[in-house]
Amino acid sequence: MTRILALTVLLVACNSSPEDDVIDSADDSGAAAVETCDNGVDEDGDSLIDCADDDCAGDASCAWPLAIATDITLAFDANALAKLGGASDCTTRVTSDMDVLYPNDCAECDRIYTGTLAYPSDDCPADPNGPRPTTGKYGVVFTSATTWKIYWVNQGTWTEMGDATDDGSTYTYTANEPVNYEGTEVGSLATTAKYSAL
Ligand SMILES: [Ca+2]
Ligand SMILES: [Ca+2]
Repeated sequence: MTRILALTVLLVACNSSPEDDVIDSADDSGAAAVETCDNGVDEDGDSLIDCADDDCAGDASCAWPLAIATDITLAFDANALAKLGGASDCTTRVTSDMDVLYPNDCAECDRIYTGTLAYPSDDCPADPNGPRPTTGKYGVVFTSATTWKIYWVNQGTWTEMGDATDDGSTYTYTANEPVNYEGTEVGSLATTAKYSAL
């Protein structure tokens, strides 16, 4: 009897394939790996990440863009510029094609994006605080089909910028805000920011 049991154990061991081992180990942990569709990680090991993985077909997050184009115009008024070393109204336009960035370090945001900034037109004086930034980073909350809430990094902290509303193919944010210098309001800045899926 002992020899028969030993032979049975040996046959079972020989019939165990690598696939069985994978299934067994998954069973041992309680569940097989499931692809999460918005984190930039290939959880189930099929080399397909997030929306590229068939497991994410139909997932809501895959309806969101993986890349966006930004086109932002900053228009300063002359009063503000006189105090900052400039003499007349001026406009800086800054654009960027941005890709989704992982990990998402903006707790409020559905996604964050980053990209290299370009300045297709810029007739404003140099910033006394340093050169123009070369990299941009934005966060987005997909509030509804027609509204994105935009976040940006202000002095190291993610800060809500405001709502960008769909005007057909582009989400647009506009604002006209005071410019303060050394605690005094010296003028205003009109911002028009456009975001669209790539
Ligand atoms: Ca994933
Ligand atoms: Ca995968």
